[in-house]
Amino acid sequence: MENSCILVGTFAKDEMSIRVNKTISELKDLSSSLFIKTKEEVIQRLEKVNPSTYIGKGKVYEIKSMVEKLSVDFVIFSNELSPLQKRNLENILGVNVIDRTELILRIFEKNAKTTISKLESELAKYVYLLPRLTGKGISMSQTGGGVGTRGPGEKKLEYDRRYIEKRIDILKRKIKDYQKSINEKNKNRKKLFKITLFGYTNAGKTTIMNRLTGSDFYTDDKLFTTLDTVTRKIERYIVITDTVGFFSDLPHQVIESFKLTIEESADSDLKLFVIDISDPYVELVIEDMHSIINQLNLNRGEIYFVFNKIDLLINFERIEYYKNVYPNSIFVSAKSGENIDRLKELIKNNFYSVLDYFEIKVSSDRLPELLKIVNSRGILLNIDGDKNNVVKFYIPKKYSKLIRSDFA
Ligand SMILES: Nc1nc2c(ncn2[C@@H]2O[C@H](COP(=O)(O)OP(=O)(O)OP(=O)(O)O)[C@@H](O)[C@H]2O)c(=O)[nH]1
Ligand SMILES: [Mg+2]
Repeated sequence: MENSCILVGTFAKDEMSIRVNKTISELKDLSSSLFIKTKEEVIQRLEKVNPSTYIGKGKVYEIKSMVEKLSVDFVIFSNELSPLQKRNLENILGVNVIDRTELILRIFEKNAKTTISKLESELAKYVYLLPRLTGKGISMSQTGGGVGTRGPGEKKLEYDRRYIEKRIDILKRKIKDYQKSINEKNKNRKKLFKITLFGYTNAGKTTIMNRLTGSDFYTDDKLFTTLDTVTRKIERYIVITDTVGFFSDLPHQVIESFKLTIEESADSDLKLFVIDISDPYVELVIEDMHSIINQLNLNRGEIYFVFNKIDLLINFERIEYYKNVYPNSIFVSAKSGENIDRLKELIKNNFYSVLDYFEIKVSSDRLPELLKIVNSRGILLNIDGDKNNVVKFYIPKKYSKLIRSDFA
C-alpha cells in the first residue's frame, strides 16, 4: 500500500524561487522513491528558526489540521530537524515526522543490496544517529537494526551510544578491508584504460553503462537506484565504472560513507559526467555537480560532460546552448541509442591518445625482454618473424621513453 505525506519546504526569506522550486521537486522525487505520495506542499519562508518546532507554532497547527483532513502518514521537512524539534512536531502532529537527511538515508537503506553498499548505508545511518541520541532512545527507530526504542534513561542512552560507536568503528574497518581486497584483486590485472561515469542520480548513468557494455543492470526512474561502483569491460583493455549518484546537498553522512568507493574512481583515465539535459533545473544541477566535483577531488584528468535524454527535448536550443558553453561535451540518448556511437568514438580516441604506436625491429635474443614489457603494459598487435623480428604494439605514452632508449 502506498503511504502519503505533506511536504514542508522551509527557506530563508531571500531564497531564490527557482531554488525553492527545485528543492520541493526533489523532495517529492525523494518521497516517491520510498513510495510516499505527496498530497500537499507547504512552503515556509522563515525569518528565524523556532528552536522547539523549527517553524512557528501557528504554522504547526495549520499543518496539523491538514494532516487530519488528508489523513497522511508522514510530514516531511526539507531542512534538518534536531531530535527535540522532531519529537515536539510528532507530538503535536500525531504522525511520523521525517527530515530530508533521514529520507535520503532510508532510500539508501532500501536500495542497498550488496555487501559493500549495505555497510556504507549502515555507516551513514549510524553517523547520523550518534549525535541525535537522546534519553528517549533512538529517533530513527523504525529503520534501526538491533537497537531498541524503549527505555528512556541514562543507562540506556549510554548503552546505545557505546553500541553505535563500536558499530561505526567496525563498519569503517570492514569497508576499508573490502576496498583493500578489491585493490589486491585488481593489482595483478593489467593496467587498463579506466572510464568512470559520474553524475546526478537518475541522469542515466546505468543506462549508458548498459548501452556501452551490453549489460543489464537495473535502472529505474527513482532516486539512488545504483549504490555500488560496478566495473565492466567495454572491450579488451577498456573498462567502465558506474558510481552512486550525486544529489544537491547530499548529507555529509552519506558523502563520508561513500567517499572511499568514489575516490577509488577518482584516478580513472576518462571521467564522464552524465547530465539529464531535459531536467528543468539542469543549470542548477550543473552548478551542484561542480561543487561535488571539487568536494570529492574529481577534477583531475580528462573530463567530459555527457548530456543525456536528448530524446525528451522538444526543441534543440538547449543543445546549441550547451554546445557553446561546453564545446567538448556530447549529446546522447541512452534510451534511443542516438549518438551513442559518438560516445564510443570519444572513448576510443581518448584511449588511443594515451598510447603510442611502435614498430620495432629487435634481435631474437632481446625479443623476450621486449615482449615481457609489451605483454604486461601494452597491447601486442603482432610479431613479424620472417626476417628480423618486427614487433608491432601500442604502449601507454609514459613507457615510450623507456622503449625508445632500450630498443629503438
Ligand atoms: N527518455 C529517456 N530516459 C532515459 C534515458 N536514459 C535513461 N533514462 C531513464 O532514466 C531513468 C534513470 O536511469 P538510470 O540509468 O537508472 O539513472 P542513473 O544515473 O543510473 O541513476 P542512479 O542509479 O539513481 O544514480 C530510468 O528510468 C531510465 O530508463 C534517455 O536517454 N532518455
Ligand atoms: Mg544507476
